[in-house]
Amino acid sequence: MELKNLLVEKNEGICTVKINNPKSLNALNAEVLAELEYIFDSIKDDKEVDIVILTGEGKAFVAGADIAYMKELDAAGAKKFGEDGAKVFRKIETLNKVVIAAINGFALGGGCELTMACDIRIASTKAKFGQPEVGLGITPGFSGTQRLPRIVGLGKAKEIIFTGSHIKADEAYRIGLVNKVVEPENLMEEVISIAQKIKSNSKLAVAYSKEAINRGIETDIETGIAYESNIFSLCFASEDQKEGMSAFIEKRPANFKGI
Ligand code: CO8
Repeated sequence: MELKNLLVEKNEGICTVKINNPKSLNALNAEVLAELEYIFDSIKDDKEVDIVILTGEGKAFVAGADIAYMKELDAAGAKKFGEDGAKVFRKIETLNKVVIAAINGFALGGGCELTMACDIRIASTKAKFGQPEVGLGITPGFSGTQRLPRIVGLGKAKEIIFTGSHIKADEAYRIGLVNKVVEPENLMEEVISIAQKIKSNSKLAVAYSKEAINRGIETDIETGIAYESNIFSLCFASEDQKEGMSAFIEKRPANFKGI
């Protein structure tokens, strides 16, 4: 697929996907969603990619779904657009690799929802968050009503969605919407450093941990514990478990192969 809205770069196992349509502040329309789906589908099976960084070009991460595009939609078109977006975001959330959002600027509406589908969110001090949909006469439509309360709690999520107010990066950090806030010039360096730290571990164990966390948060604790128990025992059938433990005993760095 020809990528008109994404810049994709791979370097030593880290794949950076940059949404690159700064004229519309990287707003999401059907074409951008299709490109995101294509790239995340290909990353899933790409053995050269261990970890993904998602970011935006210019002053926005993503300023939301494309309002000019949505304005012309009827109810059936809106349903399809919402479902297509939700499907792509779920693919990102359940990817077998860690996805870190490097939030360089506005992350509003669908943009805030996109960051929430990522595993880890690092924001620049210039980032601004919010779910302004009710001011446009719509609800959040890319799963914001579902993920925001799971991340920041019910009361805060309701306040953010009902007021539609923008939230600065430091407030986003305070309420647990982002993991860390850094100066704009340090954003990519910080995100790459976290990516490298994760990459130095067993990617099999990291992927299993992601799956257990994602599944566990959606279920009762007994089912979650049983799932973790199964996945924990599966690790003992891997080379990485043998290598990781041998390396510790032999006092040397582990050389993981992800198998
Ligand atoms: N859609 C389309 N175009 C946009 C969007 C957007 N979301 N955001 C900005 N743009 C465009 C502007 O129209 C402008 O275009 P032009 O230069 O042609 O006039 C250009 O980007 C630059 O924007 P501004 O001049 O407004 O830049 P400012 O720095 O003054 O303001 C803001 C930046 C505050 C981010 C402002 O642009 C803004 O408020 N944007 C809209 C934010 C918003 O409301 N986002 C939520 C959209 S709704 C949504 O995301 C729903 C998701 C679920 C959809 C499910 C569908 C079924």
